[in-house]
Amino acid sequence: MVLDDLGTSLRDSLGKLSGQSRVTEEDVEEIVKEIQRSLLQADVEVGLVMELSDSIKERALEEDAPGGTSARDHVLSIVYEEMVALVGESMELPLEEQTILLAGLQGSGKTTTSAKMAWWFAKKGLRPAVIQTDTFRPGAYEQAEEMTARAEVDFYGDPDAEDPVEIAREGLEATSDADVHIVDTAGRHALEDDLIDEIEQIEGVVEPDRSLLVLDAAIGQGAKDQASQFEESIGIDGVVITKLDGTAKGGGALTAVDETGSAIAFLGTGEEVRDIERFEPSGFISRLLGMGDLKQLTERVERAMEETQEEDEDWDPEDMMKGEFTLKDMRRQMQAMNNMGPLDQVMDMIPGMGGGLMDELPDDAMDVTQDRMRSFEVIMDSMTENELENPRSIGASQVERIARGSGKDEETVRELLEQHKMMSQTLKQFQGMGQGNMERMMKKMQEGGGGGGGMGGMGPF
Ligand SMILES: Nc1nc2c(ncn2[C@@H]2O[C@H](COP(=O)(O)OP(=O)(O)OP(=O)(O)O)[C@@H](O)[C@H]2O)c(=O)[nH]1
Ligand SMILES: [Mg+2]
Repeated sequence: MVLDDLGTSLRDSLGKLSGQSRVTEEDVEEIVKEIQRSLLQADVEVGLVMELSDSIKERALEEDAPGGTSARDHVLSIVYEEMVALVGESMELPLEEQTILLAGLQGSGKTTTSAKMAWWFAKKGLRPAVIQTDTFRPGAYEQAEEMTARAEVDFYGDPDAEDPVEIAREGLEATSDADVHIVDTAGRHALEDDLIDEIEQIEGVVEPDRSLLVLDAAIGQGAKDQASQFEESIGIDGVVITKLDGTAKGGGALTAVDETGSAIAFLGTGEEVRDIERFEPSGFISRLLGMGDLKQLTERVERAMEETQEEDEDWDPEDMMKGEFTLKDMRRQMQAMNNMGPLDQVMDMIPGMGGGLMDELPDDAMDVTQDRMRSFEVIMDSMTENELENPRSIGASQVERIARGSGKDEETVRELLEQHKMMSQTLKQFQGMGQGNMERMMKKMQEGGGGGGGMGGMGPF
């Protein structure tokens, strides 16, 4: 993903600040150099890189860390804020009647994006229609027809027509029942005059409420000229960055956003209709820097807790924060984790666990953990009520019986008990922090570096 190794290198240089209460000019120089190197490698335009690093340098040296904040956290928050400012706010997108025009280079992902966006609007309860005006690319009509069918949205196109401007006009009339009109156009090189004339004419007929520039995340330094040309001819309100699921660097797209003074609207993360997400700057940068998406994680944890509680009426997580952490509590924790979704995604959002760290784990590490959780469940099913409530009462003969009963080996039973002990110790550290205060709990985990690996390192999760 974009700037993938920025997180890693930044964590390295920030790590050196651990325990320091002030940063020196040298520290800042080193951190800023890392940032510059990563941004340039990711194809962010040089001028932009210098601007960003200057403001980080200035702030890191001039601003005092707020009381109680370590130098490391202070610098990290400045980097984070400046990066968020660089990518900017998400483009505003009211859920109302509107016409959206898509423009962009050949193969950037316009047709795919038009169907994806239509799917997105339909999910929000609006009635979208896609109008395909591309008479240039062979098979463009069929491609759009097929994708919009998969998205289950209205579609207009005319494979026999030759004039894109005419198709746009007729398409708007033919789909007048729809609330949101998304007009797909032929791919063009912004520097080709006749194609620019054509999109200007389409724009004149369509009178879009928003014009979006669709950019492949792989676009490099050329993004700047392309973006400014599109901006000049039709005016760009927002950018869609596609193919973020690939190995592309994405820096060029950030440059284009800056050049057009626009905002990112959507991210494309795959070839399927559902592979689209609304851009959200703070979460995007948090994940980019491997800081974990605290806000999203907190929400997900809370939702999972609620779901688990619905399944188990008698359980009150607050009890757990007060008394003993039993094997029953552990089982509920594991169920809560299941409700949160794929483990690797959850891990990715945990501070200190995201980005680089995940890459260092073997591919099947997560499966192993999930398998392990399943084994643990089976083992717990072979325990008595008393054993579940009082794990300390489980001795060698009980381990033997439980292993036999569950069809697992004694080693795994002991691992389960070991895991329980670790979780209950971690939980003790959180006790007294007040109940249900996930955010503070997360913060604590972040400071702790989230080490330990596996479920142990995840504390009570
Ligand atoms: N992996 C991945 N592939 C994508 C994404 N978006 C588009 N693609 C693929 O990129 C290729 C080009 O996408 P199109 O939607 O046809 O691009 P276009 O801008 O309409 O192309 P032209 O009409 O020829 O200018 C197709 O093979 C898509 O499946 C994405 O987010 N991720
Ligand atoms: Mg197309």
